Amino acid sequence: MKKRILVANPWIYDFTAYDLWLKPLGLLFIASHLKNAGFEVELLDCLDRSHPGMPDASNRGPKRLREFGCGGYYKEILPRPDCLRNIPRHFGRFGIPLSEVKKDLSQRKPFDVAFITCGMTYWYPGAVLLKEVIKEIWPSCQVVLGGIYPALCPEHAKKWGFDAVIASCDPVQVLQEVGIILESNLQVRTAEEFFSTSPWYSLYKRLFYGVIITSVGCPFHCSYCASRTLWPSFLRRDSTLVVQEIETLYHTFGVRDFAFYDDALLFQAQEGFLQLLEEIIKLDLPLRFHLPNGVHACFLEPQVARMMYRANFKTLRIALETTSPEIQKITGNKVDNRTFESAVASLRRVGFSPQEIEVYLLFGFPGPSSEDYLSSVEYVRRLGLRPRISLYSPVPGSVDFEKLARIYPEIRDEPLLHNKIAYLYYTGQNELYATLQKLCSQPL
Ligand code: B12
Ligand code: SF4
Repeated sequence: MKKRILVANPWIYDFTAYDLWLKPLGLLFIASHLKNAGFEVELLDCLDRSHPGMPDASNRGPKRLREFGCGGYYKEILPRPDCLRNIPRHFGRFGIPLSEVKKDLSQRKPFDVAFITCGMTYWYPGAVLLKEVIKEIWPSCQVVLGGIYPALCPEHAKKWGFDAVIASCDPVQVLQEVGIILESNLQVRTAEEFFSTSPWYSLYKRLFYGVIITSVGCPFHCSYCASRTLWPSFLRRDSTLVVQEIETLYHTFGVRDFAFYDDALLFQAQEGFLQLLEEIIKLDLPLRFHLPNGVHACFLEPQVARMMYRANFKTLRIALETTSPEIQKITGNKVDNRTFESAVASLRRVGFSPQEIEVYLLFGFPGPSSEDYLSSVEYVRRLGLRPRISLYSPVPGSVDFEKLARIYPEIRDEPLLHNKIAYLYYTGQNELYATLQKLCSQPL
């Protein structure tokens, strides 16, 4: 008899969390391969806002984002872990209450194997708790951990007593190890084959939005980012398949909002993104598109901007990070101010309003002075655009992490310190951040 498998997305443990088009995409791809191999698969997503056990959130977030399918999570406030005791913010568990998760699982038939994902290194307490809940209900169920946390912190992830930890993002390796656990050949020889199936969205009963990925990897190697460690080479998915995913989600779930998860969505747009947009426009459906990750200014050419406007992109974020030319160069050379201005001009020319163009500035990373931050914010505002300050957090597998670990060696041993809010207070940069936020919120 084929094994019964649970795929599970655990709670978020954090100071803040918001459903900004957040779905466990890698896990849904794996689920799809398991289904194709004939396994009986069920999903538990502790962050599913449409789950019957999910109470209303106290903070539902801005109306504009709610209209695009986003929303707040229910939060249960918890005592702060010891290493975060001096951070003056409420810490908690976001998602379906623990008692409701236990109730849900106890009503299901036993599983032979549970695959738990973990999307951020510092969210690991959720994965550990979920393993314990599963073991309490079905002691003989094998519980396997995968995702970004074990890929970036393998040693830390191995100490919690999971039956297996798969510490890689490489899809071929991941499915090989999964196959060994399930005593089954999952028949994936290349990363292209892994991505030639679609994430198994029908595991959800209801969807407020869809997340899509057209490529993995990035041609740049910024000092604050782990993209290259996780995905050493660039791979593009077939755009026809991506369009089919969009169409299916629209017809089966009535999904109208789609967010892209790519690291480098616009890279070599002629060979991928532009074809995709052409096919999307041909669909002639009432869809909206969102870019929660900032896109590269250097690839935002006039034709790309024009097609994005026609396809109905609603959330546009360009990654500028800083306006200091020296820091732009030493952190990875992905943008300079002239390139940024010409990307903005392309967007404005085709009809995007200044309110629709958000600009990511990175705060708290090694390098900039307070003057650099202030002048970056002022520069963006002078262009009539709204800066959006993204808080830096040290990411293992990045160049900056190694530098910082010499000053704060504890970040090697405790992923909770990778949390952006923890890091902000830990390094005493919270006051400067508050000043910048105030400046950003002043009328333009
Ligand atoms: C999409 C994305 C987001 C989305 C969704 C996040 C999510 N976790 O799903 C959004 C926009 C919300 C987001 C936000 C942020 N993000 Co982000 N994000 C990404 C991104 C670009 C892609 C993730 C992804 O879905 N990849 C595609 C899928 C297919 O891959 P995958 O899920 O990893 O799955 C593969 C494997 O992991 C494995 N797998 C997955 N699950 C499981 C389970 C089992 C059992 C097994 C066996 C295997 C397995 O199988 C898949 C195939 O190999 C990554 C960068 C990257 N290249 O990974 C950064 C990344 C995860 N983000 C990062 C950061 C820093 C952030 C922010 C803090 C940025 C900020 N300053 O605000 C915020 C955090 C928000 C918060 N509340 O704290 C860091 C990680 C930080 C960390 N300490 O873990 C990354 C790595 C980028 C970086 N800077 O280096 N992010
Ligand atoms: S920050 Fe962006 S451009 Fe830089 S390496 Fe990461 S994904 Fe690529």
